[in-house]
Amino acid sequence: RPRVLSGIQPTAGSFHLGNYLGAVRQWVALQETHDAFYMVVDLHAITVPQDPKELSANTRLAAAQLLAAGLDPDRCTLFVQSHVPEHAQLAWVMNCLTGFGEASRMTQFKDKSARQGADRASVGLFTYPVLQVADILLYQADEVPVGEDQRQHIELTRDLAERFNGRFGETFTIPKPHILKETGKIYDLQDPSIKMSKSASTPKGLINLLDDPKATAKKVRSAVTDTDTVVRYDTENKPGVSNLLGIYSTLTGTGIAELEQRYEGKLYGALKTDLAEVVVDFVTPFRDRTQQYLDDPETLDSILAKGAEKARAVAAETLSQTYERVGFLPAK
Ligand code: AQP
Repeated sequence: RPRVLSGIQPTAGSFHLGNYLGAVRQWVALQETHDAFYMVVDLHAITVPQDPKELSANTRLAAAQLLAAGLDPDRCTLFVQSHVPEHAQLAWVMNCLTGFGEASRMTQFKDKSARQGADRASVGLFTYPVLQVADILLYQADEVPVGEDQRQHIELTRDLAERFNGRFGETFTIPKPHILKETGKIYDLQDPSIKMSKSASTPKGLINLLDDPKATAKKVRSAVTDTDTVVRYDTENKPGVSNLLGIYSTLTGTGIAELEQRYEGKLYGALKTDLAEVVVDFVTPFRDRTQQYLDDPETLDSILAKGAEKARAVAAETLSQTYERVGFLPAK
């Protein structure tokens, strides 16, 4: 079975609809066909300041949401990044192979450090993509299911894997991004020119899965569309409507063309009212299932402990091979 690896940050508490449709939904599907490794990336989270109590609570919450979304610990390996020390260890080696200029070109770093102020941004934030490289290469992943915003980091992963292999001998699998066209980038409901994100300009544009479903329905109904009235999928000229159609289609499994037909001659209001219902029908059981996992922290922690053990077995082997290739004297 080909292998997949991906991760999600435990930073915001609730996952948002972009996280779910862009990434987590693919993870659930891929556990059926792939040898799948999924993790809550707490090492990545501390690249920006975190409250310690909140970080550990949010790590459990992220794991609970992944299980609620449909990850099955019998079909995939689910773990917490800091439980596998090899991530930080391989990241150091990869840091030493990465050019300063190369890392400086990562657009996510540029955006995030600009938002924080360059002097406030941590060195950890700067090397965030290199840690991600280590995450992926440790598991010899063939594919990495992520949203479009991660494409550049996967490119960096491929470059560094090739560089390492060229310099030290074949060691790492060269991974490919697994990004779906329809859901690789879910847009902000108030500004369909930017991606839906936890650092959105207005909370009205962001659908948090754990929010009150009534408030969520309202956000969907007040999504920005355009001054035209025709429900048609056209990402260039009708980004708002297309975003809503994409979300609708993915959550219900209905083709876009069928939806266009269904709303022919109807106004945007009808589409939004129906989509609000679709979203509420999705988030309501999701919230309940998440709460059930949270109510039983022992089971949750034991799932994560088993996951870490399975992950470490793979990670330790890759790290020891890497250390040997680099020329580190084996400890006796
Ligand atoms: N809008 C999106 N559309 C599709 N996929 C998305 N992802 C994030 N936003 C969208 C994908 O979700 C996965 C987890 O990403 P993360 O750990 O970076 O989560 P986040 O920090 O909550 O992401 P945000 O909201 O984008 O935060 P900011 O803007 O602060 O960085 C990834 O696979 C990502 O591609």
